[in-house]
Amino acid sequence: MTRLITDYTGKPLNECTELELFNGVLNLVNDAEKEKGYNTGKKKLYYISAEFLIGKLLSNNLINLGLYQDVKKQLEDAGRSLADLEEFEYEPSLGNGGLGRLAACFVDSLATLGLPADGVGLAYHCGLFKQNFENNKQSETPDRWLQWGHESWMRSTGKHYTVDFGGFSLTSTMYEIGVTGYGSKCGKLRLFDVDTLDERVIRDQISFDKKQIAKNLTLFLYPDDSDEDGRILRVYQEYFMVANAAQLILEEAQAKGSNLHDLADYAAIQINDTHPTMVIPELIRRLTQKGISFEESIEIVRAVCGYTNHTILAEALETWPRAYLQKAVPQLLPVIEKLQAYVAERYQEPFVQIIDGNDNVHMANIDIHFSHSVNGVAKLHTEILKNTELAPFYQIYPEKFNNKTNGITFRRWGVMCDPALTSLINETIGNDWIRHADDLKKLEDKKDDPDFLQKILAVKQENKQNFTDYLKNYRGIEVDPSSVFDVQSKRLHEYKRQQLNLLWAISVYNDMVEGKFPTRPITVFFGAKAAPAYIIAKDIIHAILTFSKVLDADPDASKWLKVVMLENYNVSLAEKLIPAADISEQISLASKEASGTGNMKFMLNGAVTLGTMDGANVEIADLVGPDNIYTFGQSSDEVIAHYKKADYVSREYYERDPKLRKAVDFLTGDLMMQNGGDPENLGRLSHELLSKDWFMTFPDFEDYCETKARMLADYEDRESWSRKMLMNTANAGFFSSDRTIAQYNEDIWHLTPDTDK
Ligand code: 8GP
Repeated sequence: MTRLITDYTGKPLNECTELELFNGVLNLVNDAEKEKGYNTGKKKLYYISAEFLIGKLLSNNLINLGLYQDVKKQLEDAGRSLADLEEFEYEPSLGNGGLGRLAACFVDSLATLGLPADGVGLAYHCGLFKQNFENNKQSETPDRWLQWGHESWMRSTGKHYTVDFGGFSLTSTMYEIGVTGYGSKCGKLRLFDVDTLDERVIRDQISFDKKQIAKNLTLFLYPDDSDEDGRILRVYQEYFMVANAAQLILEEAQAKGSNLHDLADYAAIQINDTHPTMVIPELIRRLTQKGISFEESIEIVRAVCGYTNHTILAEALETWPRAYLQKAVPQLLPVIEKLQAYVAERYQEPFVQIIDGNDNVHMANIDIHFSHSVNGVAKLHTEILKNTELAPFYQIYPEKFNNKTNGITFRRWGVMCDPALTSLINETIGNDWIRHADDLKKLEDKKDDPDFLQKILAVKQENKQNFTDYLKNYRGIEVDPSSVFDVQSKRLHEYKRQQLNLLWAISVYNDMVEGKFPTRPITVFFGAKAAPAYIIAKDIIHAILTFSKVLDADPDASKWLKVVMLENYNVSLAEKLIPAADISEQISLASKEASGTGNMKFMLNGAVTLGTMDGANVEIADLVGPDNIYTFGQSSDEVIAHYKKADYVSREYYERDPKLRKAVDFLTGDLMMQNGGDPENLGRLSHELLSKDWFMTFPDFEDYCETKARMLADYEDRESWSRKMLMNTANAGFFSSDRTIAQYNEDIWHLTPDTDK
């Protein structure tokens, strides 16, 4: 039965405002979701995460519910367009980057696979800040996503819990956002908010009164942690999230008949990085309150919990001073101290203690001792955890460690964002790949078919043209769609090495000044937000923006090289940019990128990777073979050895390599200063590179430049390049999050799929 949008708008579609139309379609989707129903079963997974970077939902939900074509047609028949509604929709940016987007892909796959599961997190009123560029610098404004008439994606359940903190208690409300599965029943995201929130504590842009916990608790995703108040606020947020989660989990399990001794038959909890760690002591506290012994409570909780590690960067592994916990959650501290005593009784090694000699509580250590599973997110990352970063734990618990290479949902990152490629694939191999991603392998049969290879190139050109039009119409930026689209889009971090790409671009410019021009124009796109308190990251953004002005001001050079730093890179922009990319830059320092998931999105959309042997790039290289990827740089073993020996001196490279020296000197040279460069920012960046370069940009510079030159030369053989594109798409199936989730379920959660559709 066709659902009519007019039943929801109450008036003809051509008379509706954009908001009325949007809400009409949204309510139609909500009804269709309820009619499909939700995956249920005795045992349920609670995927607890401080971030769910879900992105816009309208088209995604229409696709998953099988309503896309029908709704599109109803709108078209009334002279309206779904594309306009997509633009109108406001993106919920409830996450920072990789970890948050992964959680969003996972809830999609959980629903699709019929697994009974909730995503559990916080209902931030302001998501990740909006990035603005002014005077070649990043500034930040709040992202008030809830004020756009889109509240209805997030429905109040009318359910409340009480959460106790040191000296006061707060009442929560549980909200839900439906998670549509593809051809399956649905799941839910359950997000908790505090009833006393008051946005008036915002002072100026993203700064606010951090002390008024009752008023600010769920105001911002990841409030600024550059001062103590900001850090304690995180503890409050994290405890609020897990205290609600624990009550929900115990209540639901008991309602299904659990006597709590058998909790693991009713609930699995996945702890997404260390932010939800306090769920462990909180559950133990609640179980002991119900009369279960401390020892048994530990065993129950261990059987329920699994922990995923997403990074080896030391600064990202949370430790909280005991004093913070004493202040925010005094009821939890005795439990944590008992857990420390439990560990100390069994293991003497200082590295594995929960509370260290300086009274810092190591959250990951709680997770590892008191979960039954510890996983990394790509093969190499898991090996580094086992052999280096967490080696003392691996010696104690070899059986706990396992790898779950990340994945992405092919519904959003294939079907939704790349309709042209989707049509071509569907007419070639049918559409089973959307659910059974390994089917894409069948495309390999076409690798020597010149007509098909032409079609792939035509799809890419169409996507590049679409992105070019979008940039012109919505952002006033002009690019040349026949140039090579070379893309690096991800959070800005020194280890991801946007600065390496910038130094390369500067070298290309230096060559042009000497009369050496590229074969074909190149457009280098960057999309990246820097954490507001991360000074060097902001300096790198400043350097990129300033260099892009240098190019624009030079009429000869700008015909050949353009650098575009895209403002406010988010999920919606990624959906437009990735299908248009020719080159996927994945150039982190080997050993530092746990996995990467952008690399998988680009691959699926037929971009060819230029990357280090890091994270999931290693697995991409294995799958596509050496002809279809360009790798360069030091290996992770070499990098780890350098760190160990502390023998890297960046200045030696600078002095040895004239090309590198010229590029580095350029950063603080006249042209940069004449084009809005700030000597303070650029001086600091240059000094950082010359005196430290902690992420070893210089040793990889020469290899990077040579490899990129080879890649650009190969690009000119269009048929052979198209074959590389095909081989990337055809071998992307492994990176479907459906595969990842199936493996988590098989090895860790053991849920029974709800097959009763
Ligand atoms: C990211 C990793 O950096 C990335 O390699 C990986 O693909 C992704 O997680 C998903 O596994 N890590 C984070 O986003 C992260 O650690 N975020 C915390 C600081 C919030």
